[in-house]
Amino acid sequence: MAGEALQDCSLTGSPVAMQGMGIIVGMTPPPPPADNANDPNYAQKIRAIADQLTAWEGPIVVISHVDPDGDALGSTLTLARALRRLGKDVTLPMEPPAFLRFLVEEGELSGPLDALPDGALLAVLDVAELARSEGAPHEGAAFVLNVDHHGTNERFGDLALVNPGSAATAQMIKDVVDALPVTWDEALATPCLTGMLTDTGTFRYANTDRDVLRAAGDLMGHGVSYVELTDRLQWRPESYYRMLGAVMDTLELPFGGRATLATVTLAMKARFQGANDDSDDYVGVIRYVEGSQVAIMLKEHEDAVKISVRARAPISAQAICIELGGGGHVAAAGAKLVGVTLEDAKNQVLAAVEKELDRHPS
Ligand SMILES: [Mn+2]
Repeated sequence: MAGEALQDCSLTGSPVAMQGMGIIVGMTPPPPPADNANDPNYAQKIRAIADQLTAWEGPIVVISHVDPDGDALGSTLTLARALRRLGKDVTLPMEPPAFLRFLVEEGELSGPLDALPDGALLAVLDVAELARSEGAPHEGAAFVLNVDHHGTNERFGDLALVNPGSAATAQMIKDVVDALPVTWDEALATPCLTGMLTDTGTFRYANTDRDVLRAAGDLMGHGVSYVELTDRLQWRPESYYRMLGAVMDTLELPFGGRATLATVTLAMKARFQGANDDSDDYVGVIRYVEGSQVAIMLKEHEDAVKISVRARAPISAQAICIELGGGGHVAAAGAKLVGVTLEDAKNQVLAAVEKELDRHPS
C-alpha cells in the first residue's frame, strides 16, 4: 500500500490498461485478478537482476509511476545512487512531490525524456502497468527490468520480479542493492527506508510484517537517523493544514458509518494555493474515524476525479478500485474517473463500495 500512498498510492488505473485486458468499455469489469502470489523464484531473480545491472555497459534509465510517492522516489533514488557508484551512466527522470524534495541532491533527477538513449536498460520500479509509468517512453529499450510489489502487475519486461508480499518496492530494491558490490551508507539507506516508511504508513498499515521491519532495522544500522527522517516526512506547509480543515468539513459517513468519504474540490485548491501537491494523505486522516472499514477521498481535477481508497480487512480497496477501472493493493488502492462530474464520480464510487461491503455484511 502505498504509503499510503499509498501511493497514494497513486495507484490510479487507466482505461488503456482496461482495454489491454480485453474489457469492452461499458461492460461490468471482471473481479480482481487473483494473481497476488509472491514470486517463487525471488532469491534467484534478485541475483539475476544484480548480475544484469552489474554487467550492463550501456546507459540505464530508472523510472516509476505517475504521481510519484515515497516508494517511487525512494526505490528509484536508492537504485540510481547505487548504480552511479558502480560507474554506470544513470538517468532518473522524476518530479517528486514537495514533501519529498529534501531527499534529493542537486543534479540527481532529470526532466522527462522524449526518447531513450541508444542501448538503454530501462528499470521500471513500483509500476503495475506500463501505461502508468512516467519519465521516459518504454519503446526502444534494449532491456526492460520490472521490479514491483503490486499483485496486479502486468509482468511486463525482459526480467520481471513481482512480489505482492513485499510491503514496498523499496524493500525489494534493498535486496537488489544487498546483492550489488556497493557498501551501504546513509545516502543509500535514507531513500530506501523512506519507501518502506511511506508505503506502510510508518509501519502501521496491514502490509507491515516482520520482514519489512527487519529490512528497516538493517537500514537503521547503516546510519539513517530514524527519528529525524520520520519527523521530516510529516512536514507540510501551512496551506496543507488550512485545506485540511475545509476537507474535513466535507466528511460523510455513508453505509451506517462503515465508510468515510471526503472531497478535495477545485475551489479548495484555488483557495489554498500550494496545498494540492501534498493533499494525497488526507485519506490517511479519515481512515481512523471509529467504525470506518473503508475510507474514500475524491479529488476533483480539471478533466477527471481521482479516487483514493484505504480499507481494513476483510474489505478490499483493490476490489473497489478495480471495479472503477483502477488498481492497487488490498489495503490501499486508487482509480481515476475521466470526464465525469464530482457527483457522478461519487455515485460510481459509492456503488462500488456498496458492492464490496455487501460481500462482507457487518
Ligand atoms: Mn509501492
